[in-house]
Amino acid sequence: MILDFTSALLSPDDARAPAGETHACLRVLADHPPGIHLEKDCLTIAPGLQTVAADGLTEHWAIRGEGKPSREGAVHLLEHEHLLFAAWHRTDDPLEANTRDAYRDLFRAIRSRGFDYPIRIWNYFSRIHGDECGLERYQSFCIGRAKALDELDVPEESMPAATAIGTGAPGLFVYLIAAREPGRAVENPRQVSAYRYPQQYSPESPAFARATRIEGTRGPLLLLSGTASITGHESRHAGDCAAQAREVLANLDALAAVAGDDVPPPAWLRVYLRRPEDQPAVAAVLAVHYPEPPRLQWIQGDVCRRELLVEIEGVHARTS
Ligand code: 3EB
Repeated sequence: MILDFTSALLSPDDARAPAGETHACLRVLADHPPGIHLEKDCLTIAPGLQTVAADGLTEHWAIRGEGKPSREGAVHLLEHEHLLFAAWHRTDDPLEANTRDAYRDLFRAIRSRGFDYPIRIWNYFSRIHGDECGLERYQSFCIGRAKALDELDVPEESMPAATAIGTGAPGLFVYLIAAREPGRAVENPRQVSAYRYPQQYSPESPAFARATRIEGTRGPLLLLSGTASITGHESRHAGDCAAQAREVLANLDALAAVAGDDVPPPAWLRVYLRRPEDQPAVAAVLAVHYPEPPRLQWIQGDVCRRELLVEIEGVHARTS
């Protein structure tokens, strides 16, 4: 299935869609009070993200055609003939139980509509390094997700690209894009697959692919998971944000290389920084790496391991 699908970081000046054309869209706002807003043809999520310097950018995923909004408990849905946007939001305390509910509710909702395959998932919650029953909350999150996937008979290796980031705002947000056919999971030759991480990071390994490739009418899109300074399964360059950023870029390049030589350059990237003051040093690394820089958004967020200072996600796609 080739999808007439676009992904962009839009500035307030960008035209959203050519006049007279209907699109179903998923929008993600930063610097907005946390919440989900569902209207005809658009599902808007504000998952508690804060920019490093207010940029007014909106993440925007759109597919040509009509969208049908609906609600099922904590799940908000926008259904298009070929794609389904779904978002879950409730308290993030207790985190394990709520994560389990989120994945169970979301998978039931997408499956009952014939969209069995998530192609991209995002997870945001607060106090990622806080304690829950003697475990770090990121571990509780991984356990809740693993339990739900087990109950749902979803193999870990079938999961798509994902992001999991700690925010400063309370509330668990899990949202996804689902399709009727799976995307292609892409693993990174420089990294152990997350679902094969040894137990030292979490009693239940994280379940996500390093990237998902999907075919669009304007060529392939490569949806990049949140990518950190990890090679093998180990964190690299503790304390050095510039060296971590270079490692992240090497990981992103390796992913693009195995995804196919027809994959275009990144259209946009979102950089999560644990410490906003690292922005100039990380920006300098990106400027050297990309002669034609993709559009960038800088978000203050906590990466799942304390020593990791930077994580980058984004999308490779043709921009014109
Ligand atoms: C890593 O590579 C960094 O648990 O869904 C990145 C993207 C990370 C997604 C997840 C975790 C997740 O392990 C952390």
